[in-house]
Amino acid sequence: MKLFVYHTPESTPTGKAPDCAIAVDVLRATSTIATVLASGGEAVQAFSDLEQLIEVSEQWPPEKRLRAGERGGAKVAGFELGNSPLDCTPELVQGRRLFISTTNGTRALQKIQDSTTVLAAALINRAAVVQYLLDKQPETVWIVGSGWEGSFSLEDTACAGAIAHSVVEQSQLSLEELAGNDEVISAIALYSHWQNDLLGLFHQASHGKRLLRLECYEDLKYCAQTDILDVLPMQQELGVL
Ligand code: 3SL
Repeated sequence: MKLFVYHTPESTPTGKAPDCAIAVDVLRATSTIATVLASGGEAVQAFSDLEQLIEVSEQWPPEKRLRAGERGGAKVAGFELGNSPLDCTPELVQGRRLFISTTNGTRALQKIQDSTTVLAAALINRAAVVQYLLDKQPETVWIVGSGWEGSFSLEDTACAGAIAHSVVEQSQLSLEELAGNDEVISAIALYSHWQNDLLGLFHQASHGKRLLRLECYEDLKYCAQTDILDVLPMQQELGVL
């Protein structure tokens, strides 16, 4: 297995897709996706375009769907949900499909959607993703951070590092054998430095600060937890996890 970390969708190579690609948007899209599926949601369908989301979701019975939309951290008007994982309770999401569009996370998913296997990872479901990699041993794995509008984000790279760190610890592979690019090593270093205070890292991160201004402290606290959900969001058909 060779791991590659890309900080943003924009820095991810185009062309030949890998065996396995993992989208990461810790704050908050992939944390929300993992939470919806762990709470009994039927599936999550991701869109980068809001118009397209509305058009496709209208073909579903209203009692079987939920629409979640976020732009700039705030909920999109007219949608039932924004992008807070804490809103995705079993009572609300059980048996329903979540149609979601967010600023960066759904774009990261779209960027890797042609890979043989597409996963969504956050800190809260890191162990499930690592277990999948250890069991299946895909030859090439890309971990793609969502960043913020094309720029690096601390929390996504820390999560990429959390995944890579755990794979190194649990596999027979050395870091040298595993790392496909330098970004893997720097992601592990970032995670190792902050692993006991991931909430503290979020407070330093520009998107963490943006969400704090929007009074989303509880979301940050929730998303900073590691390995609390045993759920593996995997693409079943194009754009549907
Ligand atoms: O950019 C995204 O995709 C989001 O997850 C941003 S937010 O956390 O909902 O503000």
